[in-house]
Amino acid sequence: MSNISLEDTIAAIATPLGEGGISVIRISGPETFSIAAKMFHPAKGNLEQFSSHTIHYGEIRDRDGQVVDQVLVSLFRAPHSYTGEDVIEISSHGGLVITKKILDVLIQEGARHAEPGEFTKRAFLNGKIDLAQAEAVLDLIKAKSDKARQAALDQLSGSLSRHFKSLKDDLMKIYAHMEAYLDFPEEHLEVYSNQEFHSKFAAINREMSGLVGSFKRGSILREGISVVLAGKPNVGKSSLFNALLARDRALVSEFPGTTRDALEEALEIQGFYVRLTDTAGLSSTASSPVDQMGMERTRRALKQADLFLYLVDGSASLDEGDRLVFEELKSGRPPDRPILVLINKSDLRPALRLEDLQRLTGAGPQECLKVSTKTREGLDDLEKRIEALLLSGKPSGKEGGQVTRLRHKNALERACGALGRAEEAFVRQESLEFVIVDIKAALDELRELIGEIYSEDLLDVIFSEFCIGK
Ligand SMILES: Nc1nc2c(ncn2[C@@H]2O[C@H](COP(=O)(O)OP(=O)(O)O)[C@@H](O)[C@H]2O)c(=O)[nH]1
Ligand SMILES: [Mg+2]
Repeated sequence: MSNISLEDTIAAIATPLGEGGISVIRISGPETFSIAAKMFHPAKGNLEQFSSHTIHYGEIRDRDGQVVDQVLVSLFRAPHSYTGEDVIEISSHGGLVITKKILDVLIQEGARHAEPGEFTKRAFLNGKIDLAQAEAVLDLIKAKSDKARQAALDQLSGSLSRHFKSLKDDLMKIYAHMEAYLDFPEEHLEVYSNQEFHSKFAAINREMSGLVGSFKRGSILREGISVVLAGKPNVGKSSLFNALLARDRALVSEFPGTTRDALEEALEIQGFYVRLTDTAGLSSTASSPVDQMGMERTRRALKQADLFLYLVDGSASLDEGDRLVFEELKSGRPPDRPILVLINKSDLRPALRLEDLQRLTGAGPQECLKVSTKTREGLDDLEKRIEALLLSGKPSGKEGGQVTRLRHKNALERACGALGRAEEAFVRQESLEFVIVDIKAALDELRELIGEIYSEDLLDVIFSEFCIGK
């Protein structure tokens, strides 16, 4: 994809291909109305004279005059449309043959097939939205949870972009001041003192670092997290798995070793997207080849998880099996990933000594949660604990201070690095030209975030992820 020209008129089916109530075919570009007028025959009036933001009933006819479908046409005149161009949206009956045929007629009449994301790309090129907002359109469509949806919508409304712009403006002032100092030495401008320079940079740096720091939480919002259930056989992992999913997904039985494979399912916990994995109980004594394979999968799941739920049976005392699993868990997980300790079967008479569990896990008394998959006791608490852990990474504090995309985080990190180099050069009293080069580099990173400057390659990377028709 490398279409940066805005001269063509583009068309695409904007709804998923398949049967449904209606389908929408979208057209945008300078010839939109003249192309549509050749094939759309309104019940009343003339399409080219309709005013913007109106809807019209009529027929689509092919070149032989045959009726293809009865449709509604919505009309948007530039610049008041999604793309900023003349746009028409044809709502047809929702069927594969109909939509393909309408698109064919549009192409015959002079439109070109749109590339993935080309409507949104045009919205960007025409200045309707900036690049961070364009990315938010995709994130909104692909949101896997309610929290992801909210974060994307916030970014689409421009709050993150405003943040980037204000950082850019602050930096621009410093840059302009130093440029002027260099360009007009005869004007006797004052260049900053070390102290001034530092205080001006420190504020910008702090804010950018804050945004970088918000990425961990942001990527959780966007991508969700992986939670793994671990514990020796028969403590109730599969029962908890089913209880959290609210359906019987995993086999549960009183026989140890029922789960032989790692099962993964997606669910929402307090609005977050969570991939939950039930594991075959870890135990080094697995004998059969199938059990060995299950164990292998469990070990792999351990490495990829963001959070662990370690289960023990509260109606029995802690034993060697519990210990072995915990040791495996501790050594198999990435060290910064938290473990929540759960005492299951709280509906039965307690036999577990809390001190033993605390000694083994290092968890405080408040950190061991009593649950029962039978009565659902403690499950709400468990969900809240998980949410609290997810939210422990902080947003940067300001409105729109949430970075969810790796591209943004990387650019901000590079900008921080460049500012650091600029400050070092300034303090070492190197030629101001060197200082300015790095300030310019930081500035360009910020400008690229919102798309004030961009390469065709960057646009290709961003928009190729979109679907056709968006
Ligand atoms: N009383 C009681 N029994 C439970 C509870 N959770 C699981 N069980 C029982 O414990 C046994 C093992 O459960 P399962 O989920 O297969 O354990 P897993 O091997 O860890 O996956 C089954 O007979 C379950 O019915 C609970 O909260 N209370
Ligand atoms: Mg099981």
